Amino acid sequence: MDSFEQRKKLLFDNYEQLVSRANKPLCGNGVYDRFQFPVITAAHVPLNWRYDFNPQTNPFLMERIGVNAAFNAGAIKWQGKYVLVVRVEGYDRKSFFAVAESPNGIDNFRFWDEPITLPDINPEETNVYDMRLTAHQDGWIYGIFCSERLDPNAPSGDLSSAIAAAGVVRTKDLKTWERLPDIESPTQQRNVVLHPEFVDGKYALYTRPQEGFIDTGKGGGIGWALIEDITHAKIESEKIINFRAYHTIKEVKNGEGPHPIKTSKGWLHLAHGVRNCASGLRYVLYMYMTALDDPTSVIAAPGGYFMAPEGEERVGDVSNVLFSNGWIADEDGTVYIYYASSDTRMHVAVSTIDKLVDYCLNTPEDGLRTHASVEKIKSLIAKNKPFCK
Ligand code: M1P
Repeated sequence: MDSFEQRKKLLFDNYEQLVSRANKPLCGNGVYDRFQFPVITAAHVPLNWRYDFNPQTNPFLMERIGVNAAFNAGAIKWQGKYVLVVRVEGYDRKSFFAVAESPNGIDNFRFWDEPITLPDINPEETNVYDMRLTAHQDGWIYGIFCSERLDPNAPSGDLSSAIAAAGVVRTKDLKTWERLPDIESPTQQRNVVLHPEFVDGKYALYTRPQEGFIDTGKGGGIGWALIEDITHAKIESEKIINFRAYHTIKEVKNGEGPHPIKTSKGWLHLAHGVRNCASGLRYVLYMYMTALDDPTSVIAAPGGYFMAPEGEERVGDVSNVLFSNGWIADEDGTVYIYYASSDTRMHVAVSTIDKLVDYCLNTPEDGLRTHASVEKIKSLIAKNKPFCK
């Protein structure tokens, strides 16, 4: 075998080993279990998307198109498979969407043959990312994502200021995607999520109004807006349902994760909260619950974070970040929480609806002051007296 064929075999053998390796749960905190390995990384992206395997045109068998990261995936159970719509980012910094599926939700994720071809409706659109998937009551599966472009009003020479808008696609088969107009909004928007049910006969969106591309400005928070016509969605009025707060894990900004899960006790929400520190922005995941009959009314707000970056999760392209825009609730109540670490790779943590509801309803709220935190611990110690002699 010449060296081209040897190298090709090695590439495919290593790839096969990676994508088919079994993933094992790690001992968790009782609320969820993390898993030993990430479920998707840049190295899971198929080799024929990256290498030219023609020995005539690529005699050194070089990688021709590099993939930098695979993260921030939307999730859906589809035809019995656990399906992620992954944000794949090339060495060129552009992100695109690609579908990967697993038979069990925890390992053996394989990408479909080709990335998603998103209808190209705006030549100014430079980048797309972070799709949230919603199988809506109306029968369509929607994907809402961030559509980014250079700020046309940026001062000359400023090539960083950008504008974020919410792009919308819908599909019936995850293969053909119909692009709808971007959501019209008086402010920039990122982290927009479609609620799965009609509310008062209207489509309902979780929003995240922001004054700038990075900074949410004076407002921010997770908003709520009702939309008459999803094919020409316009945010006319927006109310904040989940606020930022001083000296909490969501002091700087927050954003809805995937669409909430309906339970008999209320809607379970997963979100991210951001604070600033000497090492930069720190992104963690948190949960809250809203009333079954009113998804805008918060009925439980467990204090602090639900998950924060740990170990290797802490390091990556944008370090100290956990971000989630996908989870799957199975018929038996198992919940697969797909989260990305440090804008680099995808992981799964597994819990159940009962555990997540218990977590939300029984974790004390953030008392917003040190004094309150100490009192909470003292009352737990007192409650434990008969059990911990
Ligand atoms: O880099 C961390 C995250 O930053 C943004 O999230 P947010 O809009 O809440 O600040 C997004 O660009 C997200 O993709 C990224 O993971």
